[in-house]
Amino acid sequence: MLKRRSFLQKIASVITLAPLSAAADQLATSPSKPTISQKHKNTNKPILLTTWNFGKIANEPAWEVLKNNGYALDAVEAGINLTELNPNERSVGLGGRPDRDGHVTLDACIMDENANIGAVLCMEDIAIPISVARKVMEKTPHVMLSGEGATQFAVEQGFKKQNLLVEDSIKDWKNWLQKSEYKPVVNIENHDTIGMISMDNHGRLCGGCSTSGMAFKMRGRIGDSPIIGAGLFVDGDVGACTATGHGEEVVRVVGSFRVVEEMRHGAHPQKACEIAIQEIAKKLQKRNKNWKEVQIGFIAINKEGEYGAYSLQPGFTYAIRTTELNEVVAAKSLY
Ligand code: SD4
Repeated sequence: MLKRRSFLQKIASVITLAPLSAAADQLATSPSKPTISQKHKNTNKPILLTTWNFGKIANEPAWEVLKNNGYALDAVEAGINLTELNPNERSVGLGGRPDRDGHVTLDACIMDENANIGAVLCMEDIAIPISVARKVMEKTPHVMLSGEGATQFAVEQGFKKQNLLVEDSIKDWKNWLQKSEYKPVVNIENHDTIGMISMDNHGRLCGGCSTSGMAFKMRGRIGDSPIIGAGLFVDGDVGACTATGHGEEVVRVVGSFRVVEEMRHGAHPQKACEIAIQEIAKKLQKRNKNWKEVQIGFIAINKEGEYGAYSLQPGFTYAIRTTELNEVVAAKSLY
């Protein structure tokens, strides 16, 4: 009897020790600790990539944070806020073009190096949706809030309600109503989402994306920009990607996730963006869609601080900021 008990005790100790020691072994060789920090010793950081020409101005407040050893998430929020609050940027935040019924509805999402996420969808009357998305991430058990609920939450958090529809947007909308027959449009002209991805001095990868979406869209329409995986994706051990352009096509291939997955499997950020754009082109072809009616651009960085960008059509630009670089670059395109 005693023998049996001691045998059982021995077995029990092996059973309980086994997973513990396996876990300990795993910790010792954890790919996300020693391996990564050694592998990325000479990384290019901090680094900041932002969609479109306005990215160069948006990069300024973000760079202030990064160069002072700050957090990539704070950098991204500061940079995007600047664009959101500029009434002359007509596709983001205050001054964004309305939907076909005249409502400015905003989409945004944010993601940090530990897969914390927050998003607001189709939110009205609050000029800085990226900051509301961050509050969703930090102050709620949820990851997305939409419509009136998002505005209500924002107000509870102390955000100011304001009319986002500026005079110029009203003019554009009225012009559009005259010609459009109220048909929802697929346009490649009235866009310019801000997507910003960054790695700070500590190697933390974060990103954000904010937009008023396609101009004169149907009421309630949501594109890729607030959808984690589509408009933005970050894996703190791999890289980050954000998208701009025709959101429906980005959602279809879960574009930003796709780019990060390609990087996870070893692709350079440039190659990863190219693969995702080719995939989108293939899907357009399959559905007999005219690629000329679609523009999409991706920007990506990896954990080494390498970067890349690619678009379906010419015309997509992005702004890069590193210790050596501060410029707007025209991305290569498929067509
Ligand atoms: C959307 N992707 O709502 C956004 C629009 C955009 O550059 O990016 N425009 O589909």
